[in-house]
Amino acid sequence: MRIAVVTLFPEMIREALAHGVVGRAIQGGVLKVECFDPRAYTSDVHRSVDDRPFGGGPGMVLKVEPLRAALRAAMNVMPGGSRRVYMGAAGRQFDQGVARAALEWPGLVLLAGRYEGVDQRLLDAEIDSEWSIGDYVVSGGELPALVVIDALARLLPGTLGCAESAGQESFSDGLLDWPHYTRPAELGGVAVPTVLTGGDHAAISRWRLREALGRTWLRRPDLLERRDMSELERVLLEEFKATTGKA
Ligand code: 9D3
Repeated sequence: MRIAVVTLFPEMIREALAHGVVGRAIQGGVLKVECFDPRAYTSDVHRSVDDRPFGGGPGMVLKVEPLRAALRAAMNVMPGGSRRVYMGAAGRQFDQGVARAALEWPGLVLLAGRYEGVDQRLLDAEIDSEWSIGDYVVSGGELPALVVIDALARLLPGTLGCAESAGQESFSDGLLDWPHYTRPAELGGVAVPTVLTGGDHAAISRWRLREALGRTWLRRPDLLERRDMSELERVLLEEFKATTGKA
């Protein structure tokens, strides 16, 4: 997959992408990420990328011309049909469904803003969609762009080891995780659930699915409302409710 990021802080993007799962995806050629700095596309002596807002008020607004030149330079190296997405707090909330849909695109150009935002005329003329990463305020679009890149990279075939394989539909998709344990099997008098040390792999799978369903029911009932539950899932959730006493 090809991703371009239009950003005033290209080092922030490059440094973050050098590590872990995403770093390996880039090293292995499964993912290519390029940065385009609007400051490199300025023509005035001060290399200015921002200016004061019409109408007054605090903060600065990113100017049209450097952003437009950087976006077009990015689109020129990207495959035809690539989409241009502005990372903005007023956008559609990015989630796993948006990530899966974006995997089908030939390429993705992410625009990360700074200061109070971007001149609206640039967004109207040069942007296909706007994504937010959630209802909280961060200082610019770079961290949100990195969140998007990380979520996409994990879905690319060859990024995760076969032990993980996020690409395949798993029984736990759309559910919260089950609890995890490692050695020692007993710690300060607190033992690991006995099913996990018993070696019955079918029982372990049932236990994990039951715990995932139960936690999701307790903490994120909205996720279960959207879910088309199988008969096994209904049975396991009823078992969970019967053992917690919270039904
Ligand atoms: C407190 C300032 N806000 C006044 C109404 C506007 C504002 C300007 C710039 C809010 C956030 C930002 C910078 N944020 C992003 O660029 C951003 C973001 C976010 O803050 N939250 C969630 N998703 C995103 S995507 C880009």
